[in-house]
This record gives sequence, C-alpha cells and structure tokens, in this order.
Amino acid sequence: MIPWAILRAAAFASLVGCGPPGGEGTPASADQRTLRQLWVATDLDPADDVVEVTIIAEPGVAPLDEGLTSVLGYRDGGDPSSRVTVPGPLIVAKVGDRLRVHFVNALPGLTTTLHWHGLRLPVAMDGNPMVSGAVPPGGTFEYDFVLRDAGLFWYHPHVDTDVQLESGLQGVLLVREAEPPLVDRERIFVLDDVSLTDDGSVDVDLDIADAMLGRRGDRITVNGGPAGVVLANAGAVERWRLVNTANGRYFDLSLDGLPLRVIGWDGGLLSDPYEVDVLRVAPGERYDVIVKLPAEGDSVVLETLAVDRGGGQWDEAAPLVEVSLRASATVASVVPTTSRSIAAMTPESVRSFVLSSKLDGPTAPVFFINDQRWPLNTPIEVSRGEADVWEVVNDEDHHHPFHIHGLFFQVLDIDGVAPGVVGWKDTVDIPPRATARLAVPYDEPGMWMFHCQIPEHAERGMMGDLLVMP
Ligand SMILES: [Cu+2]
Repeated sequence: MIPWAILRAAAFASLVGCGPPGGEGTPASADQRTLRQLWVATDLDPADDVVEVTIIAEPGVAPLDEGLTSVLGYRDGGDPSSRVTVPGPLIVAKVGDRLRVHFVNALPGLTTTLHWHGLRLPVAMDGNPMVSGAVPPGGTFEYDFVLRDAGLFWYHPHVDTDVQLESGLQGVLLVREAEPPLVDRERIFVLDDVSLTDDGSVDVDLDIADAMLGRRGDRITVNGGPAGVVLANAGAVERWRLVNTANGRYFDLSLDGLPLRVIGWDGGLLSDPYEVDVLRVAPGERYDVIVKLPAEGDSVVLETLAVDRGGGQWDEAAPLVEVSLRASATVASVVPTTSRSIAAMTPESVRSFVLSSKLDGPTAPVFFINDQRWPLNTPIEVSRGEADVWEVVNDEDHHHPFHIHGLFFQVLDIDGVAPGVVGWKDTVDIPPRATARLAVPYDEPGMWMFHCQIPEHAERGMMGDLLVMP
C-alpha cells in the first residue's frame, strides 16, 4: 500500500496551480494521484426517457496502478474514441427510464453475459446463462428493460464470474430519483482490489486463501486507480455512492471519524437516515451516504480500517481518497432531509438456508447451500406476490455476503439485532456463525439465482435457484 505521507506529498504537488477555477471537478492535472474519474457511457437516444448505450467487452489496457495493466474490460461503443476502462462505462439514467444496451462480446474465446446486480427486471434480461444463454465470442445481446428503482447498481458477467470479474469486467449504473436531494456534489466511489503479475496483467491465479475468502488483490483501487485526491468545498454537503466490486475484500470506511449519514442501501433511500463512524461495505453492497465536510482545515481522508475476515485473515487498513478542502462562499450547508415511506414486512412462513463448505482435496474447498452444490441443486418453487422469511445461517468461521437476483428484501435482524430502519437490500453480509433473517417478497416471475457474492464461493457451489411462478 502507498505510504500515506507519500500520497499526501504527491497530492499537494498535483494541486499547485491546477485547480479548475471555481469548478467542481477533481484537479485538472494528469498527475496519477488525482483520483480517477469514471468514463460516462454515451447515450445514443435523444429521448428524455430512454437511455441507449453500446457496451463492448474486449481485452485492453487500463491504468490500475502506476503503469498499464492488461485487462478484460468494457468499452463505450457509442464513442469511437473510447477505450477499455475498469470500471467500465458509467451508465446514468433516472427511475422510470427505458434502458437499452447493445452488448457486444469481443472477448476472444470466452462466453459471457451482463448481469445487472440488484435490478428488478424481466428474467430474460438478468444475464443468467441458464435462462437466456451465454453470449458467444463475437456474439451480441440486446438488453432492454425499464429501470424500476432508483439507486446505484452495477453490472458484471455471470459466466466464470470469479475470473471475469477479477479480470476487469465490471461497470456501474446510476439510476437517479425523480427528485434527488439537493447537495453540493455527488461522487461515486467504486472500491476494488487487484494483484498484478510480473508481465503486467491481472493475477487471477487461485491459491487456497483466495478459494476460501475470494481472490484478494494486494493493492486497492478506487474508481479503477490507486488512492488519490479530490477537491471539495470546505463545509460542503456531499452525497457519496459507494459500491464494493471486489471478489473478496471487505471495506470498513472511516472519514477521519466524521459521521457518515447513511440515507440509502442497495435498493434506494431508507425509511430514515442513520449515522455511523465506520461503514462496512461487503462485496456487492452499495451505500448512499451524506457527508458534511469540515468548514476549516486542509483535508479529510476516507480510509478503510483493518477488517477481521475470520480464520486469522485480515483485510489491511489503507487510505482511499483524500478530500482536499478549499474555501468557498457558495456551499449548501444544510443536510437534506431524505426519507421515504416503506412498509415493514412481516411474513409468517420461514425458509431455512445453511451456508457451509468442506475441503475437496487438500487445497480445494467446495461450498454448499443446504448441503446442495450448484449446479446440482434443486430449485425452490414459490409464487409471485407472496413472501417468506429467509433464515440464512452462516455455518462457517468467515463471512458470506448473500445476494438474491431480481428482487429486494428487508433485513429483519442479524443474530436478533434489527437494523432499526426499513430499507431494501439485495446483498447482505452474514458474519461468521451468524444468522440473518430476511423478509423476501417474490416479484418478477422466472428462474432467479441466489448466491454468495464472493464469486469464488458461488462458482464452487454456493448458489441456488429460485423459481417464481407467475
Ligand atoms: Cu461466500
């Protein structure tokens, strides 16, 4: 990891004389210590309520660290000057829009799909290869659906997900509310990690620790690059959207001890905001946070604290983003009120799930849900419009982030502790030996997957199928 003093020194060097006058952007310098910005996908349809993009999956190079790294990634096919980026193009839309994605698989020799993590959509659009087939090399697929929910979502393959995701195939979809809260600025931070091989490509080798805990990179990336600096107005109120796209790494976020006001989860705004000093973000999870930056001082630092992963394994502490403060007379200083009415669910029937693993040979763990290993599992049959409590038991000494496709659930409690607010999630961290109780409403009909969001676990068996009957 970058020693913080060096990062800070480089940050100051990059800021001398290069701040955009009165602008809201990050420093205009090409200095590598400026936090990377996301490429925004080109909207090809002029209609106000249609977003039409072309996403091409192909090999490329991306500046994940100091140099260029060979990756598999996504490119904005709507702009001839685009190149592969990691994360891929940021798709921006608003709730109710129709999203059309012309997808091109230009990955040599690899089948793939686009899975829209968290979205409620028709099952044929979910990127489940067992439902709609995998897109062959040279093939195309038309994803076309209405964006029913506001929030931050992300897309990635659902074929050999552990390797394809780690190789760089991931992107972000921001669906805005019809009337978003007023803030000085919104930012998206995509949190990931990567290890590089000697020849400058992404290391996707799997050792026993990777198999047990998900591939963990030895360097953290934010928006596809190293820790870096953003400029902000002192005293400003900002809205930060956070997503963890790592295979295995957990983040415990801290902003110099300032309160992080959580206003939304995976599935949009909460019934009530709440404040934390440290925000845990498990793989696949998204959090929507309001921060009120100090009115005085040079900077504040968003960092991740060390996380105990169980089994003697730790994700190490590291700086992520330095927010460099400058005086401004025009900031909004009032934290907006954000809440929405969400009826708390109280289903009566309970379904039980147990997450477990065992060693299949000395270095090859395999993973189970209710002693069944995907794809040799029996689908669960339920009816649309009904709901159950899912009691999910983590029968292991390490974490599992649990994800259900095509719907949002409410977290009732984890080991008896209720979250205290009502909100919608599609991914929930289940700590070692803990039991999560989730209220799960069955929404779109079709065959949906549910699985651990650590793809090394899912691809080795910790995945199931949920058949929602019309
Ligand atoms: Cu897992």
